[in-house]
Amino acid sequence: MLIRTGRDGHTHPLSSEITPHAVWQQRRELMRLMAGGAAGAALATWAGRQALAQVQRPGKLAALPGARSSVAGAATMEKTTDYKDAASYNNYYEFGTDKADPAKNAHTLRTTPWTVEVDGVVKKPGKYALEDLLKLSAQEERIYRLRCVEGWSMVIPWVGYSLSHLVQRVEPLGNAKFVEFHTLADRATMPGIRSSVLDWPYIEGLRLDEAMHPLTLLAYGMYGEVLPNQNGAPVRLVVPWKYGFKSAKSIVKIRFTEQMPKTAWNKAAANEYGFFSNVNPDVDHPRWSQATERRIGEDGLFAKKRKTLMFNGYEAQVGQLYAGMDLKKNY
Ligand SMILES: Nc1nc2c(c(=O)[nH]1)N[C@H]1C(S)=C(S)[C@@H](COP(=O)(O)O)O[C@H]1N2
Ligand SMILES: [Mo]
Repeated sequence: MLIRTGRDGHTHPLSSEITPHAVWQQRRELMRLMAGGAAGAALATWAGRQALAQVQRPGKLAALPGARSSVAGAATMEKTTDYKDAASYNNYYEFGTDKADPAKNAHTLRTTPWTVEVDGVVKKPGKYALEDLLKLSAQEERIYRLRCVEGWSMVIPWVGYSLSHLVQRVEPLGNAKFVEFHTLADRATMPGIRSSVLDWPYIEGLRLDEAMHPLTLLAYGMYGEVLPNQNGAPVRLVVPWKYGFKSAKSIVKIRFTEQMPKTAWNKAAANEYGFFSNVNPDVDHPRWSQATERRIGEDGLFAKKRKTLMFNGYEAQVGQLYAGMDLKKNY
């Protein structure tokens, strides 16, 4: 049985043990009961996701053993999110806006060959083959929380290395103040690009000091395997103290700039999504509170919401980056 829509619009199955057939019946029943309503659509999402989760884990992913990171504060002691949840409940609008869409649709993404172009105010611009970029530093496993602005969070063992290693290698010039991340926008393989929900390509950005912070991870794996497409293969960012949308997936260009980047979500709704987007329980999104969150996989009828932590729990590591800044203005 499926229950309840939270204020964040998410719904929660009581049991994860249901069979696909039961899911199908349940879905029909719910759709009949809630015909047309937004709640009905949200419930259908969960049901679809459950069905997918039965068959999903792709055995073909190459193993990526990584030594546990030595980056201070990188690991959390919290239970990691189940792989099937992390790989089937996603935001990746290039493959659709429903949480179940990326896992269903992202198989069309072609991740080899892959090049990342480096340009802007940088000493060593160029097109870099992904294989070469990945060799720039030893890979590490880092367990990070990632919190979506919509109110859900996960704990994921990512595999990658600090983006700072790459930045140092390409040598930004003295006037570089920001880094822009452009992600793939390919009409032929990404059905979501037909929608005008965002201005494509999906662009994200960081201040140079944020990009250089050791916690900022260039990730190319999770759970000891290469990234599934829906999680941003072949290479993405993970910026654990910022809302999830700052963690750009399937990066094709890294540009160093003097001006603050115009990011996809900021362009879409500037009053809702600021450039910084640091996780902050005291600064609400204009349409909902940011004070609490739900951990994916923990949710059920009686699951308590967790209190969201300042900078998503990474305040000791990153608080200094924002010393003296008004975080209500710089949201
Ligand atoms: N290119 C691209 N990157 C993206 C998104 C997107 O729609 N397109 N969604 C973002 C959002 S809103 C979140 S919460 C995270 C989700 O990452 P996950 O699916 O691995 O949990 O990816 C971010 N990166
Ligand atoms: Mo998100």
